[in-house]
Parts: sequence; C-alpha cells; structure tokens
Amino acid sequence: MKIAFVKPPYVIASYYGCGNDFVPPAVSETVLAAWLEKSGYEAEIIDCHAGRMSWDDLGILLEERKIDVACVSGTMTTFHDDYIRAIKLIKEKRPETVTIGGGIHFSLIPEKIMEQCPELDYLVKGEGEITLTELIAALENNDDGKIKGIDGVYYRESGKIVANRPRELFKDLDLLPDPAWHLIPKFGLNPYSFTPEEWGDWTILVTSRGCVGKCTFCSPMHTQGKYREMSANRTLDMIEHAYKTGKTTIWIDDLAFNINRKRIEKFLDGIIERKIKAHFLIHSRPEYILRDRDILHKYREAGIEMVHMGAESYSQDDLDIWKKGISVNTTVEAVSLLKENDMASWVFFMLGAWEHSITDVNAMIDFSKKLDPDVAIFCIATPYPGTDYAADMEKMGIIETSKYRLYDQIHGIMPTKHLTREEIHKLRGRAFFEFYRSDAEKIERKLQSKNEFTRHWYRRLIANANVAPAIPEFE
Ligand code: B12
Repeated sequence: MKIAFVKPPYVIASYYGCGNDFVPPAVSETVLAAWLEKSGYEAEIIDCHAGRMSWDDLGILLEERKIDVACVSGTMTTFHDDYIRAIKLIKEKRPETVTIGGGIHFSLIPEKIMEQCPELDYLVKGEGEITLTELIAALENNDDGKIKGIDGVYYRESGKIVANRPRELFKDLDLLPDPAWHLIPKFGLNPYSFTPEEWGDWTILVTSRGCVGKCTFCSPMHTQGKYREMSANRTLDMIEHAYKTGKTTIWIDDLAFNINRKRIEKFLDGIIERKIKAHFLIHSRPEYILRDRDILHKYREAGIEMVHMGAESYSQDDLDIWKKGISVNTTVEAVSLLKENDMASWVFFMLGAWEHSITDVNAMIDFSKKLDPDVAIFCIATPYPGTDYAADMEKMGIIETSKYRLYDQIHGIMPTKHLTREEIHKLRGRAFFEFYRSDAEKIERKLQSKNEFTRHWYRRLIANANVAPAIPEFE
C-alpha cells in the first residue's frame, strides 16, 4: 500500500520575519510516519515547500506516484485553503486515492472541514498515531465495517457525516519513536535565518502534548487535551540521536517545555552529563522561569539560548479575561531573570482585545519597551475557529472576516470597541516599528549583547530592513 503525507506548496510569511526562504522541517508528518513505520507500514513525505514544488509540479507528481492513501496535516488555520486545494488535487489526479486529514485546525472544526471538502474521505480528530494506523489497516483489508468502530474517525455514510467516538489520549509518549527524519531532505544550508549560521543544521522537536494553562485563545490547548510528557530520559535519547546526526540547533516546540520541575532538572543534568553541545530554543510560561530561578544557570550551561514566553498584555484585566493565569509582574521578573542568566527572551504581546483603544496600544508599546525583551512579537488577538475565544467573539458578532488565510495573528480579523479592524492591523505594524526601529541606542546595545542569539537577531534585522519584521497588506 502506497502511503504519502502531502504538505502543500504554501507561502511562508510568518512573524519570524524570515520570508518564504524559511524552510521548516515537517513535524507532524515525521512523527506520524515514524509511528507507521513502527507499525509495519512505509510512508513517504512530499513536502512541496521544502522541495520548492509548485501546484503544477505537485499535480504531475501525483499522477506519476499513484498513491493509495494520501494524508494531509491540517495544522494551521492560515493554510486552510492550501490544505483543501491539495486534497482536491489529490482526488482530481487519482480518484481512487483515499484521502485522510488530521491536525490541530482540522480537529477544531471537523464537521465544517468535511462539509467544505467532499474530496476528504476521512478526518482524524485529535492525536493520529493509533487512529491512523487502525484506519490504514482497515483500508488495507477492505474492511469498511471496521471503520465504524475506530475511535476518532469522521467519515461519510449515504452522504451524511458520521463521527465515531472520541479517541482516548495517547498515554505513554515514551512509546513514540524518533521522528522519521530520514524521510525529509537534509538541508544543505541553514535556512532558519533567525539562528546564527555557525549553529548549524536544526530541527523542531515536540516532547509533550497539551498544557496546564487555560488560555481561551490557544487552539492546541483545545485539541491536545490534558498535559502529558515524554520522560526526561526518552527526551534525552531522542535529542542525543538528533545531535549525533548533525542537528546542532534544536527548537523544542512544546506549548511549555518546563512545566514539570523534576523533568527539566533531569533533562538539564542529562544534557550536561552526555556532553550534548547543542543550541536549544524552548517555550516556557513566565511562572516557570521564576520557579526555576535557582537552576537557570544550568539552563544556560545546558545550551538553552533563548526562551519564548507569552506576556500577552500590559494589563491585568486582559490577562484575566484571557485566563492567562499569571500576573503582569511575573513576566517582568521572568525577563529580568533570563537577562541575568544570559538567555535571550522572546516575548509575545497580543493587540486587539475588545476593550483596546489607542491608549491601550500605546501602553502596550511602552510596556514592551520597558520590559526590554530581546525579541518582541506583536500579534493580533485571533479567534481561531473552535476555541472558547472564537465562541465568545462569535456571540458578540464582531468577527469581520472568515478568510482563513488571514488567521495568522498578523492580520486584523475583528475591530475593538474603539478601533476598526484596519486600524488595529496598522497599529500592530507601528508597535513593531516603535519597538525595533525608533531607538538607535537600543539597537546598538543589542548588537553588543553578550547573547549570541540576540546579536544575530539584530544584525539580521538591520540587514533585512524590509523583511523583518514584515508588515503585510491588510487583506
Ligand atoms: C512546528 C510549528 C510551526 C512550524 C511549522 C512546521 C511545519 N513544517 O509545518 C513553524 C515554526 C514554521 C510554524 C509557523 C507558524 N505557526 Co506554528 N506551530 C508549530 C507547533 C509548535 C507544533 C506543531 C506540531 O507539529 N506539533 C507536533 C505534532 C506531532 O502534533 P500535532 O500537530 O498536534 O499532530 C498530532 C495530531 O494533530 C494529529 N495529526 C496531525 N496531522 C495529521 C495528519 C493526519 C493525516 C492524521 C490522521 C493526524 C494528524 O496527529 C499528530 C500526532 O498525534 C504548534 C504548537 C504546538 N506545540 O502544537 C504551532 C502552531 C501550529 N502554529 C501556529 C501559528 C499561528 C503559526 C504561524 C501562523 C505564526 C506566525 N504568524 O508566524 C506560523 C505560520 C506563518 C506563515 N503564514 O507562514 C498555531 C496555529 C493556530 C491555528 N489554529 O492556526 C499553533 C497551534 C501555535 C499556537 N500556540 O497557537 N509553526
């Protein structure tokens, strides 16, 4: 049975400011393909972005390859149109190919996706490992009856969409094999221009699922469920394997990597003992940085170069409405602790809460400048379909566009009580400008920073004045 994961030819325009040259490794696909391999199936990954393939190229390839089962990861809302176009193309080129979709965005609104895309035969809600394997086994045996009993599957019967029972959460993440890196191209150069070239090849790893946070706007929190993690030892083995195969920069992209103090301690000791000299970028919540103040020196010693965190707002009211579960001061202290320990801080802010006026936006900019993280990313509050936040905004009737390609946190989606959608969109651009470009002294200081990541970020910012950070068109 010929199984392929198809990543469509999308255009990257992220807030990382790397432009379309940025080639991220396939993450969900390598994780799922590795599980299929462990279960005795072979799969290939057709990554059109990494392979610089156009839609026409993909069409030709689909005609040639004669794939039996084509899997599409519908991870991000912003790429919705590309995922749907890919599924339609797969069916157009070979109607016998069975199409299966999954991923965070698809799992948030499964019925809607099935309705919008009749070419999608099956949709898997939630984690895919077991569900996909059972589904492929049933397809291989031509056992339609069995599909009715596979938890987590959406399918069609006499033109109606049927949802099977939900799939239980994957219990033991230590059972996950290393991602199938052998199925993706080895990058000849470091395409991830926001880390220094000398840091070498890189990858993204996810070592836990879910989060203990309750932020209303967070979409993976809604699909990944209860927090679960790989043990420190399994995480270390996987990282050691990545490191030994030349991936010397590792972005651990968990929603928050250091939720469990015991695990992070074991992890840091293990990295030091095993002499893994990699560069790590991690995600945290500010409160864990405070909790770990006594071991932050070890974070640094183990190679953690940069920590992503959501500050979200200067205003406690915003944080409470969004159920962030921290105080504004927690972030202030966390940024200062990271500085003391020579780790770069990368902080997200959200503009466009319903109550926001121009005064709030100015207060947000002032707060970001005083906080002085190394990287500030201003996002627009985005009502991802399927989240509590979207449900609240829908009830208020203020969502002005359903063009999903704009749901990337850098385009305006809703007005506020005081600002139009377009004004909020433009103000995000202004926030970027004011944080990065209005203060020559700051740029100079950051260029002299002790932290290599920070120096690199500002060198790149100056070199790519028009690219980073990009301010997109309104529509
Ligand atoms: C890696 C990643 C990226 C990578 C992309 C990697 C790639 N090649 O696609 C990079 C860094 C490029 C990236 C960019 C962006 N990202 Co991102 N990213 C992630 C991240 C950290 C991990 C996703 C992942 O692969 N997880 C690991 C896998 C194993 O888990 P999973 O995807 O849930 O998959 C499981 C199931 O969903 C299911 N499944 C998945 N696919 C399939 C397919 C089939 C067939 C089946 C059966 C099952 C199945 O099985 C899997 C295993 O159980 C998530 C946050 C997170 N921790 O989840 C954000 C996340 C997906 N990103 C997000 C966003 C917003 C963005 C940006 C738009 C931000 C920006 N403005 O810059 C950009 C894209 C911008 C653009 N226009 O170019 C949001 C998406 C929200 C939404 N609903 O759309 C997320 C959820 C972060 C967040 N906290 O909100 N991202």
